[in-house]
Amino acid sequence: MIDLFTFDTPNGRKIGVALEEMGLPYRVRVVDITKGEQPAPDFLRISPNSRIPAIVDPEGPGGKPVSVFESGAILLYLAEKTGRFMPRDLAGRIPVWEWLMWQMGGFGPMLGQVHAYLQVADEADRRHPLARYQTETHRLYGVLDRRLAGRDFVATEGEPSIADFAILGWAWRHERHRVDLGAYPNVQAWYQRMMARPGVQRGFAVPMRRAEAG
Ligand SMILES: N[C@@H](CCC(=O)N[C@@H](CS)C(=O)NCC(=O)O)C(=O)O
Repeated sequence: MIDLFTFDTPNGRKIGVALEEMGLPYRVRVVDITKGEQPAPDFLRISPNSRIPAIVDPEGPGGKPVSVFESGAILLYLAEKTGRFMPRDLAGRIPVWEWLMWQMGGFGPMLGQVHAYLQVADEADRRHPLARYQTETHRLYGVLDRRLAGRDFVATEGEPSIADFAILGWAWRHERHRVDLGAYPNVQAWYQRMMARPGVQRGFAVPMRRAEAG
């Protein structure tokens, strides 16, 4: 069984969604980033960047255990392992790589900065960075909206790919970065399509926080 080191965040959720969609058995190992649990030596051995998510697969290449950190690398590994949600032909794989990297490099880091600066109380401190990251966030939603015109999925036909799971993890937090999906109708339709999938619903429902005592 795969151990998923995670928390209830966009990058954590995208792996839960992928594992559910792939039907792989896994166990959630909560790393509570609100309590600073990432630097624990055992976790750093698995995730040297001290961030969630990370996985340990006891049945990795050659039947040997393997750990993987960075959510994009984890998605690629799981797609390789299962042969699911990644086209087999090179021409089909290229757009999946492109849109996965687009998410990892932009549609995540930029949105996360909006989350961070919205928490800064001092208006003078946050005005310029918040405006910058919000502008970039809207630009990225616009890019995604144009890509999804006339398409069901971001990089594939007929079935989603790991790129959809990656992007969905962040779109799931659209209210938190204050984006009205109604302004991006193709994104909104895609979001509803993805959220209607039973595997996706399970991926967002699985507990990724510890129940608070008392
Ligand atoms: N590029 C990394 C980013 C991982 C990341 O930033 N994870 C956040 C939660 S979404 C985290 O662990 N934050 C804890 C911290 O900042 O110390 C990935 O996609 O896996």
